[in-house]
Amino acid sequence: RVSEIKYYVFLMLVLSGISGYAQNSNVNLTGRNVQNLDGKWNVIIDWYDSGSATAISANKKPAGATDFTEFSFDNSQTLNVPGDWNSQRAELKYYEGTIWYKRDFNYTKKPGKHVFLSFGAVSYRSDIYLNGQKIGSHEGGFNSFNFEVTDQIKSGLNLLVVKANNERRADAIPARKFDWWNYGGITRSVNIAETPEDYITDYFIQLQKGSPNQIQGWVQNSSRKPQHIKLAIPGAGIDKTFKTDTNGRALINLNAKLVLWSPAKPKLYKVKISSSADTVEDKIGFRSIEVKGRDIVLNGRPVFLRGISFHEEVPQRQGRASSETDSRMLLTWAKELGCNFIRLAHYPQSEQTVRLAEEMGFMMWEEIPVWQGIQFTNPEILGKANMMLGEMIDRDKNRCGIIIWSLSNETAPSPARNATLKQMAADARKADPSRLISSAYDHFKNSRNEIVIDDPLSESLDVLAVNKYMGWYQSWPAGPGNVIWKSNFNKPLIFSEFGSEAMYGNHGSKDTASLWTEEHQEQLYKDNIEMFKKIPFLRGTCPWILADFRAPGRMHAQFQEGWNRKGLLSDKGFKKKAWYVMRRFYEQKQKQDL
Ligand code: GCB
Repeated sequence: RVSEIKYYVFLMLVLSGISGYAQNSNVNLTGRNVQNLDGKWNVIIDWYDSGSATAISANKKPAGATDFTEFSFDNSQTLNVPGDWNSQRAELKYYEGTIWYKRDFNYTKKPGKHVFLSFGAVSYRSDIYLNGQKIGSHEGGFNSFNFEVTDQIKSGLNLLVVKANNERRADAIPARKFDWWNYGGITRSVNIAETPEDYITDYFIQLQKGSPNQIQGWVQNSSRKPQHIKLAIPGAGIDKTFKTDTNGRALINLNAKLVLWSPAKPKLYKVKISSSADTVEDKIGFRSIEVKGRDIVLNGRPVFLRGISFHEEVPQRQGRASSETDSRMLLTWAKELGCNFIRLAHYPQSEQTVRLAEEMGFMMWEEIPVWQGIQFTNPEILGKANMMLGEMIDRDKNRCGIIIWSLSNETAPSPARNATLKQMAADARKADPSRLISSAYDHFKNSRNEIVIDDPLSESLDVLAVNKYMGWYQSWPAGPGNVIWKSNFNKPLIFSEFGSEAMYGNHGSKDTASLWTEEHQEQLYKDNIEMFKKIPFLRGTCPWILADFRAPGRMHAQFQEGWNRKGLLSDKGFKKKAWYVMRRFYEQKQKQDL
């Protein structure tokens, strides 16, 4: 009995990656037998959060004509999954609270199979019930999670109920205030996945940091029974066997002759991993990424990151991007701008966006929503942030397109913040030694026309990243060509944010350029680029932002009306004048790179 308990504790720790959260096992769905549960789900809008979990999760019905049940899924409204609720019903546009979702589904139990219920994302908190039994809870609106339901699922009709709640709270991540729409609901796909009794729980297969030919990683098996794990990459002539240790883990270390993935040639290999009872397949790319002095080096060559940021939002629809078509639209815009790099702002975006971006040849920065105003003095914050970081790394660690994990955005230096982020940087490195770590910050030492990067967090980072809105939130202390950036750290810098707001179609002559005009934004981009040219350690730029986005705090009556207008594209996807300035800059940069 004791050894069984020990085994399960061990298994839970293994499954939970670095997060230490037992419920969140990591079962790669790619190449597995999955049953998709997307579509129309019944919903109960619980405005005052007064519904009884016991009754609702059991889909309780009136006992007879004289019994009454106020909350019922019978004849209820429906919402599409995946999808935010705000854009699906007018009365939910600003809704922050609880909605109960229900889906019935048929299932045939198979002997000797583990069954997992997997969620791409639920914003922000969720409680999951299967056949009236609580399966687990999850916090965080942008990470995937799953629960084993082998014992709760049954043959025949199953009742799945999800309580989703997107109230903003001070102790959440992000906290109470953030500059994007607080979309709620089951925003990404839901699946049931099956594995054999003894199965491959996870794997990490990437090139060792800085190496063009040394594949390094591991394959984790669910059981500790020693066995052989086969790794086949037919396109590279690899067919090798590795032995699991007493923890069920096989360490992978092999030399390979590979066509390296790059934005110009985003080569992905078919990879097949088999244990004695299980097989998983994936498409994996190999590239080396490292920092050398003040350079970011991809496959042995210094690169300039021609970046752009976007939110996971389709502005034309005023809703969360939720389909592959949505991801493709955003990424195609980025391609047209001349980018080779995406900053996925400000949270892990969907797996389909990440996979598609990789296929299309984008390097990526992925971050967790540790965004301003976080309660760093709250002892629970490190655990929550690390859970999110762990879940992000768990899901995307085999995506070579991701080159940077970012820990936070615009957090003010303080002993609690510095210690928390330092610890997170160390934990991220431990979980994934192959990538670069960054964090976007906005606190500097300013004196006249000199700006000095001195944030102590920089010690823990590979790449320095600054958000600085010269000419918008800060007036120019000197002509753009005379602003001097200095850094106390011998590391590469990227401008992770800069820009200004302009309303598409609002024009002013260049001489009388005023705020909110396309001409003002155009000039501001030209000025910033002039400044960039004078920063010797600048290795990338990421304008804020690809397209105008919904933000409830942006209420300028004439120009914003709930939109942040810093897009290079309008809310309808029209190009503002600044778009062309940025595209020209990237064309030049690309030529220099070749
Ligand atoms: C920032 C934030 C970003 C905002 C942007 C703005 O510094 O990182 O989330 O949307 O500025 O528009 O002010």
